[in-house]
Amino acid sequence: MACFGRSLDSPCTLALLVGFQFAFVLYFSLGGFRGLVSVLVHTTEPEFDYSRPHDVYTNLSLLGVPPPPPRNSGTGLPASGQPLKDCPIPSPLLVGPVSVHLSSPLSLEDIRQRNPLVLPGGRYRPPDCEPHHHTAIVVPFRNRISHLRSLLYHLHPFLQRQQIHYSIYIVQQWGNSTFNRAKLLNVGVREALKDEDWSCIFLHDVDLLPENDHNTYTCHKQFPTHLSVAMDKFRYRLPYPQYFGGVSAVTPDQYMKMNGFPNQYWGWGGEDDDIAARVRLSGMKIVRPPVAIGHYKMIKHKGDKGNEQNPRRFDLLKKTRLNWHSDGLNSLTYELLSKELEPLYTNLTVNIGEDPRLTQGKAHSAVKATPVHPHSSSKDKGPAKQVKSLEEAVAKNSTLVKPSGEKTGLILSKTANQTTQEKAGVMK
Ligand code: BGN
Repeated sequence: MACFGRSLDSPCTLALLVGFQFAFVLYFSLGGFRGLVSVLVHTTEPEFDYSRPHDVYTNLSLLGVPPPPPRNSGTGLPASGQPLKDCPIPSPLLVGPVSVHLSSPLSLEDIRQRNPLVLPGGRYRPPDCEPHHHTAIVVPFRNRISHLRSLLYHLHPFLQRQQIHYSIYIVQQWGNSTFNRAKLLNVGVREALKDEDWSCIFLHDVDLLPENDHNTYTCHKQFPTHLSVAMDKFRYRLPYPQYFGGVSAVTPDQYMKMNGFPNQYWGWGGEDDDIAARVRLSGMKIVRPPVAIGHYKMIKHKGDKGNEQNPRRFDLLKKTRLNWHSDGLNSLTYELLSKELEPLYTNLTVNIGEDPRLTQGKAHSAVKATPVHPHSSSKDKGPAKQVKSLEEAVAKNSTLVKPSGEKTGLILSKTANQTTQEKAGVMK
C-alpha cells in the first residue's frame, strides 16, 4: 500500500521490477509453462539425457553369445535340446538415447557386415532366448535409397537390442503414378502375414529414425499404437492430438477391425488422419509411449516427385465415416511383381494401379516404368527406367529375382483373376 502514488524511481517500483525479472528468469530456467507444471505436479514421465546418446551399435557384440549351457549334474556335460529361456523384459541390452546420423549412410554391404546375425529378408530372432514379440516392419517406398540405407543402418541394431523376433518389409511402388502410402501399407500387411503369424505390424516411414531404444517395437494388446510422438520436425511434440503419421503399430486383429487402411489416398497427406479416424470409428483408441521416449529424427529431403499434396484429401476425409467399411482391406487389389529376400530386407515390388486423377480422360492407362531396384544401383536418385509394357517390366523383374547366392527370390505375377480372388479373400 505504501507504494501507491510514488514515482517510477522509488525503491518500491525498483523492487517490483527486480521481482518480475527474477520470476521471469525462474520461469524459463524451469522450462517454461511445461517445466513449471512438471515441477508442481509430480509426473511419472521417464527422463533421458539426449545430450549424451550412445552409439546405435552399442551392446551388439553381446548378441551372439548364447547363455552357458546347463550342466548335467551327473556327467558335467552340457544338456542338449534344452528349450531357450524367455527373453527378459525389459531387454538388458537397452541403452536409451542413441545417436542418429543423418548424413552419408554406409553401403548396404557395410551395413550387412555390421549386422552378422540378420538373415536374408531382414529377419532376426534372438539366438539366446525365446522372444515374446514377433514384429513385421512395413515400409512404403519409392526412389529413396539413401533414406533406406540410413533406416536399415539404425533400425537393425536398435531392434536386435530389444530382443524381438522381427523382419523388415520394403514395399516398393512400381511405375510412375502418384505415390499411395496407405495402399502400400495394406499390401505390406497382407504379404507379411503370408510369411508368418506376426503378432504386431509396424507402419514405418522410410525417413524416420528412432532415437531411444526404450521405444519398443511391440504392440498394445487392445489398441493401435502411435510411436513417433516426438519428432524433431515438430519440435519434439505431437503436431495435433489425433496425429497418427510417421510410425505406428497394429496387431492383425486391430488391423482387421478397422478394415485396414484406405486405398484411395493418392499423394501426400490425409491418409494417416483417415487411419486415425478408422481407429475411433471401429471402437478403439490410440495409445502412445511417453514423449520422453518417442523421439524420432526425420531425414530432411525436398518435396517428392510423384508424391505431391493430394487435393482430394479434404473431401476424402469428410467421407471416412461412410467409406471405411467398403474401402480398405476388403477392397484391396494389387499385383505382386516380385518378392526378393535381400540381405537386410524383404523387397516387395508391387503394381497398385494408377491414380484415377491421372487416368481421367485416358482410354487405357499404360504402365510406363519399372522401379529402380534398390540393390542394383549405386545412384540414389534418378528416374525409373522406362519400359514399354507391364509384361516387359515383369520380365525384367523376373531376371532380378533369379535365385543366386543370398537371394532366395521368388516371383509371383498375379493374373487379374487372382487379384479379384484376393479382393474377396481373407487375410491368410
Ligand atoms: C496433416 C496431414 C497429415 C500429415 C500431418 C503432418 C492432411 C489432411 C488435412 C485435413 N493431414 O496436416 O497427413 O501427416 O499434417 O505432416 O493434410
